[in-house]
Amino acid sequence: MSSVVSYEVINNVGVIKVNSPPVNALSQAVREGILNAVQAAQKDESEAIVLMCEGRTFIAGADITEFGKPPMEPSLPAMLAVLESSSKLVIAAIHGTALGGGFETALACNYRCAVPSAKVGLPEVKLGLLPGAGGTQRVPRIAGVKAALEMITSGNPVPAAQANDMGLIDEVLAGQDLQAEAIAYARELVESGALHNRVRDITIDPASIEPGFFDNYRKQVAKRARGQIAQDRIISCVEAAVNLPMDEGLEVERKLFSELITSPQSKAMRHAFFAEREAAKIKGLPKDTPVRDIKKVAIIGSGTMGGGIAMCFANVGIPVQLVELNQEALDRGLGVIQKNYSITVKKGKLSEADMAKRLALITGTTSYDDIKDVDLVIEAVFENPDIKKEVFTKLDATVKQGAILATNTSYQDVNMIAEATKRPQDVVGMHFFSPANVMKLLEVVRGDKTADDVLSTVMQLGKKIGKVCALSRVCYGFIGNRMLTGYGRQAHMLLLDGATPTQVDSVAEKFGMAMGPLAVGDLAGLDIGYKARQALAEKPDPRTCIIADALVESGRLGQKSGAGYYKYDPATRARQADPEVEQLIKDKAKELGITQRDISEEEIVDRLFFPLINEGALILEEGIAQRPGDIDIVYLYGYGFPVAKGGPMFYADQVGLQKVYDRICEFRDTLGADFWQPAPLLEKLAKEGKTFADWAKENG
Ligand code: 3H9
Repeated sequence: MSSVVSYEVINNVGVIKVNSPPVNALSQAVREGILNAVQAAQKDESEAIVLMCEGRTFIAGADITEFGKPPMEPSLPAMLAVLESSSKLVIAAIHGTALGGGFETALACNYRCAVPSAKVGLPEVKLGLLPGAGGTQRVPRIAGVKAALEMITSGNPVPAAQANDMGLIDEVLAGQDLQAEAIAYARELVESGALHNRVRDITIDPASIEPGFFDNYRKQVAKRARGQIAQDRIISCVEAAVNLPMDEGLEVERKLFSELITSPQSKAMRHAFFAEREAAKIKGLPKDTPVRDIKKVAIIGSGTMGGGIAMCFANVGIPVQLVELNQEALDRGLGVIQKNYSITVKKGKLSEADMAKRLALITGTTSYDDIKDVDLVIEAVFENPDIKKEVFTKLDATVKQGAILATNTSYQDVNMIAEATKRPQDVVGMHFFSPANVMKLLEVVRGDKTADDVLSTVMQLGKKIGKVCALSRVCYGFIGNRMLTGYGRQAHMLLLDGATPTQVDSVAEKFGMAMGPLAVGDLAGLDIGYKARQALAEKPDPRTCIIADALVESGRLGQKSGAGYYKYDPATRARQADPEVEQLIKDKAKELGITQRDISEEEIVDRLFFPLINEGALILEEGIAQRPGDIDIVYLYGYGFPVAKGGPMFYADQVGLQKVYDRICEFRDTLGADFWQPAPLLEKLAKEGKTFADWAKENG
């Protein structure tokens, strides 16, 4: 019938099967194939129609690669209209993930059945969009306004059982044989004379919605939307579902979907979607590079990092051993893990039984002899090169050949660590971000001698434990922390030049950062940077640290001591500007002979974010990162960069590289050349009128 959609009648049920790998997205060919099959089924002997998919999943949405291109017939709404007006019952049979347009297709069917492991959802908001094929109109009609808003504004998928409770799934199947069970369900519906249910026929009583509900919901969502507009438009659509007939509601949805799809935010978020998947691919490594089997893991060090990493493995059922120097430290580490899981249980996000299962997978030891036969070791001890080398020498002597030896270092030279062993090909960096059980980023650091199968194993394993991986070559701070240096430095220098901490942080937060740079310093603890600076052989330029040093020396270590750049309310941890700090900044500026002035918002934005871009350009040129998109992923998942801006390199392309280059030259001329030198790649691309995206295309 079509290369991607087949149709046959089995036991008087017409079975439409989509087979369009990888995720059965609704490409033009799929839409046309389904539409033709439904029309064919109207004329044959079938008594009902089952719509299902081959491969790993039910339809996972519209084909995102078609966005931004000229529309091709039939449109998705046109296909759904044909499905919805079928004279025979249509039953969607779901496995895997029915997402976005895929779930909207299922909602246009008369009934929905699913295997127990299936999930359904409307994740469009994560692409800066809203469900544009009836999702905002049909979900509230079935599940109610509040549940619909939660589902659509969060974009989070819902497991089959919960979807069944919400009315979104009519039948949860046994899940042994989808096709046979779906046909049996269809026959049962036919034989019982089941109604021709159509979601569009349900109405919502506007009087059931309390006055002010939508306004309050808007305010609530705006707080977590960080400047994203899609959430607000979703609320407008759901409001239309309450107040307007179906077709008029669909019109509102269509209009707002069209507005969003051309918005810079959605463009940025779609870039992030593809960049995330691209980052998982290592240039030059064939897709079929073998992977090593990782059944058992050991972590050296049970501090905050080690404990968090252990949880990542236990969460996916991989046994993990924590290795500590002594029983006391081990007990402390295990205790913290237990406490962290208990908090999740208290929040209702984990059952007691699952907590027990996970805890049972985490064991401890004080002897390297007990980890001889693990498949992967991750070292997470102090950032001290001598201690790290000692650990790796010991691991080399005890752990079985073929095991992967990884270091969680944030700054140290992975090649030097690898040379402490006789198997540098097995050594790799796995740089987790704190808290490791929460933060999504995993920087995979490739040493000069790291073997290909070690890299492919670690990238695959990273995905398995829920991380987004990006590959970095070895340099001081790798991609993320190396770029951060200039950002942090400018935050500090802006204070000396006349900005207040509140001004710097609120501008960064208005830009979309999860938290401003100075507030992040307070959260992490100002003493960390202070200690690192004290250990340096050469004293850093006082303009980059004089205030931070003075704060630490006066006992202001950040949130943990109740004060840093800000004062903190002991009960709520809310930050508050502190006149004492503002005076200290003025004094230090005077001490250094700096005349303070008013600093504009634009200057703060450019001085904070252009250093990221400039360092990113150097990192690309040196081959530390494979692609500009990989750098974006590091910043989106590791540093709270706003996804609606697509990451620093994508943002640079939108601003225009000529403008970025000119501004950096202006800062070089006005603020001094020591911290402002345009990267040669930035200069070259700006002069050629090109973007980082062009560079990525030219460099494969
Ligand atoms: C929408 O539906 C709008 C409608 O409301 C209205 C329209 C009018 N299109 O993630 P993976 C590719 S908006 C095209 O690694 P997994 C992906 O790029 C859409 N391609 O697999 C990758 O390619 P490659 C709403 C897509 O098993 C490959 O598939 N839907 C699409 O870890 C494998 O992807 C969504 O937002 C797509 N829709 O996860 C769902 N989806 O191999 C987005 C994936 O060349 N998708 N690809 O790198 C997902 O969340 C995950 O891909 C999924 C599978 C959970 C399905």
